[in-house]
Amino acid sequence: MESRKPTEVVKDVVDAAAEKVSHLITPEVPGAPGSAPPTVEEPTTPHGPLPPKKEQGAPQTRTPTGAATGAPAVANGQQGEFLTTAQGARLRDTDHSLKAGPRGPTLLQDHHLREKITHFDHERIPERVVHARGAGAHGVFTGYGAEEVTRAGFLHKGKETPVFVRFSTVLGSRGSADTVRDTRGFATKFYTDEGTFDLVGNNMPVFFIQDAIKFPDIIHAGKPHPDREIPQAQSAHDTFWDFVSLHTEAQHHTLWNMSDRGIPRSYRTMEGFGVHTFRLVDAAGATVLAKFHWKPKLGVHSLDWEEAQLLSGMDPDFHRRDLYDAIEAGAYPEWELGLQVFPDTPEETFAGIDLLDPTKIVPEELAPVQPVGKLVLNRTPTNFFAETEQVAFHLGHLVPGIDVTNDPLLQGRLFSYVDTQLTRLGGPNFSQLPINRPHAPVNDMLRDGFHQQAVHAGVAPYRPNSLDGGNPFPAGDAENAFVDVPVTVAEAPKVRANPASFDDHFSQARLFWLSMSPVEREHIVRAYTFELGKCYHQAIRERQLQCLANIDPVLCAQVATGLGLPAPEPTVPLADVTPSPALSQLGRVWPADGRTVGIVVDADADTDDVEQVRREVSAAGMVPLVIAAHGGTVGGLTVQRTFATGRSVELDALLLAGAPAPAPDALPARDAKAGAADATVVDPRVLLLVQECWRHAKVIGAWGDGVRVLELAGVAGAAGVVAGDSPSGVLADAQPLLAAHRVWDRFPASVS
Ligand code: HDE
Repeated sequence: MESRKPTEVVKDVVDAAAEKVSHLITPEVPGAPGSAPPTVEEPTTPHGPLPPKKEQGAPQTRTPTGAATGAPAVANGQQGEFLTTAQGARLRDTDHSLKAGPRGPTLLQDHHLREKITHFDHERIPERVVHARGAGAHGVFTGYGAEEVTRAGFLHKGKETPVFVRFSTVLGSRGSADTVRDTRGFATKFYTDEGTFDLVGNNMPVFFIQDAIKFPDIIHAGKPHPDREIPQAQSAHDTFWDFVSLHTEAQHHTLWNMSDRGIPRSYRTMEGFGVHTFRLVDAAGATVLAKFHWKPKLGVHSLDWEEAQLLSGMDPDFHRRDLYDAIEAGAYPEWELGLQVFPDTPEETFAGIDLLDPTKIVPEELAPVQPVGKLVLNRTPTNFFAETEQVAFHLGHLVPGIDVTNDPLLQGRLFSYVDTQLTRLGGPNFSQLPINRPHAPVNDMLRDGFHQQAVHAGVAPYRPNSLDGGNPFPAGDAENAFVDVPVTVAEAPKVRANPASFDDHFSQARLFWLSMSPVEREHIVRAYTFELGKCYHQAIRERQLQCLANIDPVLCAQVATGLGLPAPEPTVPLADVTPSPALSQLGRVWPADGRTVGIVVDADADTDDVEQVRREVSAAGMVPLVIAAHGGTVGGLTVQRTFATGRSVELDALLLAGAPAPAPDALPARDAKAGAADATVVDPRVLLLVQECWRHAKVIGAWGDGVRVLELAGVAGAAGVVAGDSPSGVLADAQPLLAAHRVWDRFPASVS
């Protein structure tokens, strides 16, 4: 029999199938024989057209601990051209189970059927109990040098270290929406030469609770109600507000969640924080206390709450897609790692702030963030499950030069992260999974267990031994061994108690509130009003209002008005605090890289003008998206979004090069005839685009017929709306406005 390549066989099969069904296809269907060539929207990401998927070379393999068996590497689990069983036997057919005759019962002996279905039945692993919904990326970290404070080699000047980062929401399940109001996880695995270092942080610098023992309680309160299992991925419900109003230490973090930080525009525009205070050790053994910060190159930007809600329906994968598209298009996200450094004093305080209290920040004005390295994310995962789902972070993955402190939240986390992987990843050998394997050589004495990958040589996994030549040998200072800093532990009674300084629950919440600009305060008021408005129990709303009164009377009064309740008086003296301007997201300008600019065209739009604007937008590092009534082309311009597939929430700015008339079928029958010919009528979906961009304080520009749309939408001449004869002039006026992210003047700021 003639031997044929599998690809040739596939082509024959596809051709034969097309032939068989061709009589069923009506000629109007795009692509059907005899029909016009299909008009396909160009697959365009907000960062430009997707390049062809990179050839995946042989994935990098890391040798599992122990000796090799001589078996071929199974890094990607797929070699050779032919379909095989899990044991490598070639298969002739995988579409028909083995039956007694074509109509007969299926035979138990069908080992291929059973292998295939059994494996499928076990494809899912338990999702993370928190941070289940996430997105990951590979990258490189380059140190700037921090030898004065730490011996950690990956921070040395010029040192490059591979990293994997996983961003996440906290409360939702794996399939929940990205743009919900929540804290975001920002966990980084540094595969350093000295062992793996995990910086498992969040996009907010404080946490809800001061002691790890309350973690199950706050999470039970934040997760959906146990009876009906709703709401999904939301804090807007009774149990959450019940908990945070009773455990008032949660008020500071809750205020961050109610601020714009709770709804980031993109993972690329989030700050990251290690939250806890760590202890750094230099080569001579001297120590300092330090807090880790990630500063995004693009600045800190957020969604508007209405945008976030629309996105949950329009594109629940908005953040995941944004990260993937940016990296695939070469717009690599960047952050600087920074340190706030404090003297390691016996009190472990700085400027009167208890450094062991994870509900407190140290304002950057008091302790500046000093950059010590740069992170660039430049590669998307090849396989979501193998990498993003199986990555296992742990606070105890420390390297020489970085040690922990007695922060009681940190101490509990040191236990939790390994423990959770035992269930999630099915045993103690999860660090042998490819994404978790250290890049530093491993020579441990851990053996056996579920899913052991290594074939360990030797007979003496203990120390000292005389049978394996003494190996492994303990490392000393000369070999850069990890040293637990010999901090003195005070002689003290065993107690279940907090230090007295942990009792201050409101002063830093007030500091945050007073550091916000009027428009940010307005957003906070609306967020509280929304969330508490979703609670059923009056007593919970009232108790939370009392907490707000203790933070700030204006905040409390505004929310109380929204809820239709009286504003209570404070029960504690209002703290006298100095605002920290660094906490506000406003008042600075940022690179416009990666911003998305929609350009609405119709058949009358000047193609040359639009083409010119497209080029100028691209040249400025932004992404132009041509939007029209239908796909394909309009006046020779390729259309990337239609009024059906595009929505304002994907855009950072909107330009109008035309005034598309409504499609006759978009109008009620009686108006259709007049409407199509009436120059005062514009497609209502274009008006919706303009009005949403207006409401969300986005830059809007227009020229030619587009100016008429501004008038019809009632926004002509308003703040952040630019109109002119020359498209380039309009773009030139619009660009500086984009640097501030939004046209902040447009928001009503009734709270100041
Ligand atoms: Fe976590 N946390 N956490 N957490 N956490 C987990 O570990 C836990 C806390 C954070 O992308 C779990 O592997 C306790 C603070 C991130 O894989 C679990 C306490 C901060 C991620 C766990 C905290 C974080 C997790 C669930 C209170 C910011 C996602 C799955 C003491 C500094 C990591 C897992 C990823 C995940 C426990 C509090 C950040 C159960 C007990 C504070 C970013 O082990």
